[in-house]
This record gives sequence, structure tokens and C-alpha cells, in this order.
Amino acid sequence: MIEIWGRKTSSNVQALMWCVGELGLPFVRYDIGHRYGGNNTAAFLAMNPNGTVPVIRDDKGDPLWETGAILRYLAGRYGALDFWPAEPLALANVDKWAEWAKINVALNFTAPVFWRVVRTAAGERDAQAIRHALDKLQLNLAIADAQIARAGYLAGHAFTLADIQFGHLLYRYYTIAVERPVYPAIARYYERLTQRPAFAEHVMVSYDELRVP
Ligand SMILES: N[C@@H](CCC(=O)N[C@@H](CS)C(=O)NCC(=O)O)C(=O)O
Repeated sequence: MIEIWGRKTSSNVQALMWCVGELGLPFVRYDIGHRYGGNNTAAFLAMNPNGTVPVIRDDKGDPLWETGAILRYLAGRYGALDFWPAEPLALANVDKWAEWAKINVALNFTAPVFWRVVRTAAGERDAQAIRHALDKLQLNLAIADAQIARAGYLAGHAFTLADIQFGHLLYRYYTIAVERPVYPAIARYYERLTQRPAFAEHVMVSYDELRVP
């Protein structure tokens, strides 16, 4: 049984939960962070000195934090070989795209775009900053679009951990009120992701509680 600390409106928690769902793992999740609090208690900080979510504990082992590390742990321990290959080069290819999504796409989307649109009061939204951030994000999305058009999924022909790190951002990207250029391969890919039960359950989650009116 995996214990998971983190509110379901956290994008990192969503990536984790989607992975847990895809792998069919039993879990218990506690709402922690943002409006739920609980992440600055001594007990929580003893598990994660950063005070961030998600944190997990598997089989009552040491607590783990950092979503990328947690995902790799779960994939390595419980994932099938097409999801997280054993052969080092094939694995590095999946990890390359997962890491790229985490440190490029997520970084260019979550704070610069999503927070500015959803977590900023209407009167304080900086339309120009949002436009510039979207322009920067498009450079990443163009790369993903070409790759997905070629391969079907982000790291090749199979659904892998890289799709979790990239795809979990798309629900928010496609549902916030911004102008979006058309990326045909990503649009089709997103449609396919929405058909996956674990994506629908753990990623297509209302973010209304984060809104600043
Ligand atoms: N690098 C960390 C970042 C963790 C992080 O910043 N989590 C956010 C939620 S996505 C958080 O804990 N925010 C504070 C809160 O929810 O109270 C990771 O990838 O896990």
C-alpha cells in the first residue's frame, strides 16, 4: 500500500496519481498543501524538509519527495518494460523525454502561464507577460508535436513515463482561457489521453479551488 500526501489539485500530485492509476497500485491519499495546509507541520517537514507535495511512503519505507524521482521509483519497481525499459539506452530515451517535459514544458507552463491566468486576480493579470510566456512555451510544444506526429507517443511508439510528465499538463493547457495555436498531433494525442481512465480520474480535475477571482 502506498501512502500519498498531496492535494489532488497539485499538478505534481496529478502526475503521480496518474502514474499510480496506470500501474493499478493500491494507495491512500491525504489532502495536504495549499488550502488544506498540513505541509508545514513538524511531522510533514520531517518527511520532506521542503514542505512541498507530493510525498509518498511505500511499504512503510523511507518517505520520498521530488515527483520525478517518485515516478522513476514507481516505474522501476512496478512498471512494465514498455513503460519503463530495463535496457539502459532505451530507458535513457524515455527518461530524456520525461526530464525534458518536467524541466522545460512544465517550467514554461505552470508558473508563467497557468498561475498568471488562474491564480492571479482578473484585475492583475498581465496579458503581455502571458503572451510572451505562451510564445516561449510554443517552442517546446512544436518539438513535442513533431515528435508525437512521428512516433505516436512522446518517447516512441509506446505509452511511457514520459507521457505522464508531459501529458498531465495538457488538461490545464487546453482548458484555460488563452489563445492556442493548433498542434494537430498534440491535439489528437490529448484526445487519446482523455480516453484513459486514470487520466480522466486524476488529471481532469477541476482547478476552481485555485482560482483567484
Ligand atoms: N520539485 C518538486 C516541486 C514540488 C512542488 O512545488 N509542489 C507544489 C504543488 S505542485 C507545492 O507543494 N506547493 C505548495 C502547496 O501546495 O501548498 C516536485 O517536483 O515534486
